[in-house]
Amino acid sequence: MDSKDMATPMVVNTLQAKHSTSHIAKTLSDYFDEESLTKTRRTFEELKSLMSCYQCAIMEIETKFRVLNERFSLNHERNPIETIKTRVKSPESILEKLRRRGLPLTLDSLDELTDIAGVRVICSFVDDIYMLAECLLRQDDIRLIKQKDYIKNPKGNGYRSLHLIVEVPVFLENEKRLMKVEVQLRTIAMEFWANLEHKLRYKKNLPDHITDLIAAELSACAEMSAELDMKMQNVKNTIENE
Ligand code: 0O2
Repeated sequence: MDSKDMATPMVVNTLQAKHSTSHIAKTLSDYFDEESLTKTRRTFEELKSLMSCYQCAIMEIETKFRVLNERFSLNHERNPIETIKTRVKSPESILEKLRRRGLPLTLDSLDELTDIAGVRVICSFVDDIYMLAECLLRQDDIRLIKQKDYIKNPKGNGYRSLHLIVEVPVFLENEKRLMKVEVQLRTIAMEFWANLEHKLRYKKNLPDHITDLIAAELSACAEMSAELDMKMQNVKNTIENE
């Protein structure tokens, strides 16, 4: 096994919540020789450090949005951001994505994934989404890697959101690391739809005709929700232009 193979640390990672590192090492010593155990420990430490860097990158991006929200409320007497949600992708979800992409289970492969760190910004109005995205991308320490506009080009099922993959520097004790973060910006209505659709997607084993009916219903709901967003935006514009 490559020293950077992380299948074992991933298993270890799931155990981590319940057991201390020393207890895990004791348990693993029943299964592995000393050399494998040393390699595993090293990979485990590297993985922990990498995940901590992703957590720091999330903190950097979240702070940037909080600053923008604060400054906007000072100048316009309202907050464009309703909520910010953050997450580091779970080990299970990372493994599943690596498998789906046919990538080897190594630490190096993690570089290929752009959504290990995720920040979701839930906005009041559609225009706020583009305003906030523009403000973020104007900052000189942010590099845009990829943008997917699922608002102007919704997915077939009706999913809407603006996705940005950005790179942000994280300053550690002795070095600067450039970390990728996936930023999803969406309205409250888009968040509501996406959350329900996500829950319903896991209701499997339904007959085909029911699945088709549900897909059509969800798509119709997404259209209604987009119309609601448009109407609320128009109401706001009318009030502001009075
Ligand atoms: P989780 O739990 O949010 O991490 P790519 O990376 O470009 O090769 P990918 O990963 O499909 O392809 O990227 P994309 O299309 O930008 O979507 C990534 C994320 O957007 C998903 O993360 C969801 O959070 C959200 N998303 C995309 N499409 C849908 C959808 O149809 N419904 C809902 N509810 N959410 C969606 P993950 O990895 O699926 O999960």
